Amino acid sequence: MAKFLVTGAAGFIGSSLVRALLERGDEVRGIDNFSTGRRENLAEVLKQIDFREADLLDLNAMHKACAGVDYVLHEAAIPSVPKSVVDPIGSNRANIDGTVNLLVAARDAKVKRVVYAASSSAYGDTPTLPKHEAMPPNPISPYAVAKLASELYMISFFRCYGLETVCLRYFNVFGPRQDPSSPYSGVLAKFSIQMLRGEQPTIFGDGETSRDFTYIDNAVSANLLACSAPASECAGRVFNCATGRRITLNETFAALKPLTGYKGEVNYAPERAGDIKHSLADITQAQKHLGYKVLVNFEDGLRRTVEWYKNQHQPVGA
Ligand code: UD2
Repeated sequence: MAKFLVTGAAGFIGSSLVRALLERGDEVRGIDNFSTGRRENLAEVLKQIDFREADLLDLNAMHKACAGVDYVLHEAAIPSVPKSVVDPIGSNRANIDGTVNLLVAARDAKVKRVVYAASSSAYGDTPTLPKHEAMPPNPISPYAVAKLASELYMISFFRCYGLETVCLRYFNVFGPRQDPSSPYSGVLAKFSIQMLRGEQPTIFGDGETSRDFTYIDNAVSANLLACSAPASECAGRVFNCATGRRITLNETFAALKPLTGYKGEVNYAPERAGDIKHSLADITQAQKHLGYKVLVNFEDGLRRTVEWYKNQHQPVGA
C-alpha cells in the first residue's frame, strides 16, 4: 500500500483517480481549492481520504501536503483553452506557478515520483498526424503554453534534482463527473447535457474538427502505470495518453443523438480563438514503456458517460 497525493482531487480526473486508488487499497491525500473542482465529486469517498482545501500557490500548504507521500498525481489546473485566452495571467499562475510550487515541495519531501496531467494542446496546429512525442511542440493558446512549460519544469526537476517525473499528455479526456455546466466545459460533457435536456448544441467551426477523445478509465490506468513502470522506462519523459483514433465533432453529435434521444439539428458558429483543427495521438511510446492499453473505446465510453449524466440529472423520484 502506497501513499498518494492527488492535486485537483475534487475535479473530474482527480476524483476518478482518488476512487481508483481507494479501490486498490492505497492511502490517499487530496487537495483542491475548488476553483473548478466540486465537493460533490468526492461526496461518498471524502471520509476515506485525507482531504485538505489548499491552493497550489501556497508553498507552505504544499510542503505539508507532500510530507510522507510516495507518489503525487498532479491534476490541479485551470483546464481550458478559451478561458486562458480571456485570462492568460490566471492560467499562468495556476498552471505554471502552481506546478513549480508543488515540484519544490515534492522534491523537499523526497517524493518517489510525480505524474503530471500534461495536454495534447502542446502540439498545436501542426499538420502532421498522428502526433508523436518526438515532434517539436507548437502551442497556440496561453493554456497550451502553460501546460508545456509545466512539462519542461517536470523534466528539469528530474534532471537537476533527480525527482522522478512522468508527463502524460492527455488527449481530450471525457467521462462521468466532467463538469458540463460552464461555457468552458469539455465538448462531450456540454453536448451530453444539452442534448439530454433537448437544448440545441453549438459546434464551433464546420464540424470537421477532430479529437482523439479519451475515456477517463484509460487516463486513470495510464496514471497507475506511470507510477509502477521502472524509472529507466519513464522518468523524465513525456507520453501521449489517448486512444489513437480521432472523431469529428459532426460524428460526436451523430453518436450522441440516439444515446440522448435528441431529435433536433445542431447549430454552427465561428471557430474559437486558440482552437486547433485536428488532434490524434500515436500511443506506441506509452504502450512500449508503460504497458499502456486502451481499455475503453470511444463508443463504450460515450454510452457510459451519457448513462451517468442521465442518472445524475433525473428528477428525484423519477
Ligand atoms: C484541450 C486539449 C485537451 C485538454 C483540454 C482541457 C487539444 C487538442 N486538446 O481541449 O487535451 O487539455 O484542452 O480543457 O488542445 N466545441 C464546440 N462546441 C462547444 C464546446 C466546444 O464545438 O460547445 C469545440 C471546440 O471549439 C473544439 C472542440 O469542440 O474545437 C473541443 O473543445 P473542448 O473545449 O472540449 O476541448 P479542447 O480541444 O479545447
